[in-house]
Amino acid sequence: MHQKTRRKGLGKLLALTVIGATSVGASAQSMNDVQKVAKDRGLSTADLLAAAKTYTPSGVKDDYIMFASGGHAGQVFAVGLPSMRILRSIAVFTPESWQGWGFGVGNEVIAEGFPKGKANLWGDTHHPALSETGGDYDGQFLFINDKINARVAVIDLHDWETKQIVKNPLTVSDHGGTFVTPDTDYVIEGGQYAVPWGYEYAPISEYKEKYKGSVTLWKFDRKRGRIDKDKSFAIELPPYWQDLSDAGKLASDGYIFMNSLNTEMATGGIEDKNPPFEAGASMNATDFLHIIDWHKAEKLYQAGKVEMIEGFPVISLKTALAEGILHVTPEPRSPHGVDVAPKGDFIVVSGKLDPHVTIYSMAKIKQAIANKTYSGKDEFGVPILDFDSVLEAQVEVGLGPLHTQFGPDGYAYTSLFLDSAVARWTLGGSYGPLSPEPDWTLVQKTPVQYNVGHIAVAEGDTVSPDGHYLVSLNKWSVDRFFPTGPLLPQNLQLLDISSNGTEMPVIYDMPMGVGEPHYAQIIKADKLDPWTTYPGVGWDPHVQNLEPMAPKKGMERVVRKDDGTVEIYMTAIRSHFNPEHITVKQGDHVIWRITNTERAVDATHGFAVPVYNITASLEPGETVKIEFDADTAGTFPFYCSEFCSALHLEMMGYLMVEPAD
Ligand code: K7E
Ligand code: CUA
Repeated sequence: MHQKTRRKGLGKLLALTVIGATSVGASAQSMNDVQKVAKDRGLSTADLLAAAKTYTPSGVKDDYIMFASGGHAGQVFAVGLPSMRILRSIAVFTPESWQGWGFGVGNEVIAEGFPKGKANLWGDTHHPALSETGGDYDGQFLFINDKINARVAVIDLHDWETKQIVKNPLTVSDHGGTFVTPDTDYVIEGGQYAVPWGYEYAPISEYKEKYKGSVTLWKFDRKRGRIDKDKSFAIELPPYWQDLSDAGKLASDGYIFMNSLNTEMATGGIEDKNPPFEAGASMNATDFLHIIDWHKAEKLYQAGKVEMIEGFPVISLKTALAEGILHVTPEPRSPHGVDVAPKGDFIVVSGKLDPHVTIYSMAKIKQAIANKTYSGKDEFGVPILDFDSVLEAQVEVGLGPLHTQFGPDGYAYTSLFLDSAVARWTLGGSYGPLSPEPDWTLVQKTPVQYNVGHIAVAEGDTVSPDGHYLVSLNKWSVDRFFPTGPLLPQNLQLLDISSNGTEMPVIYDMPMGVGEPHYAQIIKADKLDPWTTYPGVGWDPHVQNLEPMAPKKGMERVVRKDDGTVEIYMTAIRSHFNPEHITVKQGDHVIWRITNTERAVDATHGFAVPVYNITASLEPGETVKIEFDADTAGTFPFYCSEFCSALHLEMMGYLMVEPAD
């Protein structure tokens, strides 16, 4: 609180100085200094204001934390707002050497997600989702999908480490995920490109019969902090390409909304003079918004009305239709985002090729389902809710609308990919003082640079958005920074949206040298309560508990077993490992356990072994278990790779592998 006051105080001071007002505490000299710097650097008043709004003095903490997908980097980045300082990367699908992820620790978590058992050491992360309670972020867990291999990861926000990666047994790629139901009962993963179930081969000529669409509901066990695969299930959908999705809340609780493209079921084949996918999959004037009743689906699953496919329970399309859990309704073609408004009463869909956002009313959808107000059925017998009877409004926002987020005051914000802009418009209906009458109006647009994909408003997809800041996640920064070779940085821009409709200026540019960040969620920092050390000495982060086998102070030893296994029980404390000499025989299987016995907040040690491709990060209290075969003879100095003390260079030891004769 004190820190916050200080930051705001400084901002105000600077701003006042800039507009030439005298303020208590600002001497004429310091005002002159500010004016001189501004003049020398060519800064406008707006620039200085932006600086005052974002500059965060050394030691002052940020008000919000943004968890941004790392895109192809396969990781998550945590960024503070409004400073836009990167605080940490969280290794997820891709090995990361600082955290040791995949180089001795976390290997089995990564391997759990290998598709078809094949080592895939990267991911294409798109959509992070914070866990929710009652539709509001609770700061406990973070989920993220991997589009390339249809995987979902679970990150525990106690220690900001990945705990689990599940591979979807049915589909190859995913996109409409991750999104959570309002109490995080389920983590939703929509498929993407239709495929035969479980990596089966089927010629493209059998597309309609063999290729499938799907959505998977992963049951989340909050107590264990893991997805419970044995309580999860999927729903078969037509072989459209299911796209972005969102979970209903409040007025729409119990529903999943899921866009789709290629409802034409085009099969491409440009090389044979067939229409390419880009043409074939955008012929129809509309695609289908899927409306899925997951409360009912859960009951069907619990009643056993499923087929086992690839060992996974699936509600077949036939059952879904017979039980009335699946409806579709037309949506603008080539749709992108589908976003549920804070009260759950409206569902906003953007079609990339339509300058409008299309807003559906949940009340009307429920009525149309009850009254069977259909305009027909699709080829698979899925009832199509009559578009006009579920439509609430359409707002012309600009070219290439993609994703929508919400503010606390009745505003909605939509990214415009082709316009390179963010649009602000009023949510009609009963939304707050801004819009007492149903009013659906474009209020203003702010240009961003360039090619915005997602936007993220602080808590902007929850039941109680915070507003204040909007981050525009732009691609290809073109002329914004020093050119970094032909591959350009991505650019995340911070917009101040606190000014009640008058303006929403860009106040900070943050280039990202990793890509491509798609989506981010922004949570109030005070909702997070991360550990600064592990709760006890000998803590195993993978089970989030004390490990009984963890090496303890005074119990360090090397145990040789008859079967050629060598078990090492080692401790690490500033500034030594114990033991320091490890001698094994070539061909031994080594199980190397290390406990960092420190209790101080900053006492992290690294552990790195040459040739054997091993690196680990041991946070205070943490214990790790690293296994390898000592197949290469030689003398290997291992050492601590964190500059942990003045005698850090001496924190080392020798691994001596005696040659087999
Ligand atoms: Cu728009 Cu994958 Cu969310 Cu990227 S998707 S932009
Ligand atoms: Cu421990 Cu350096």
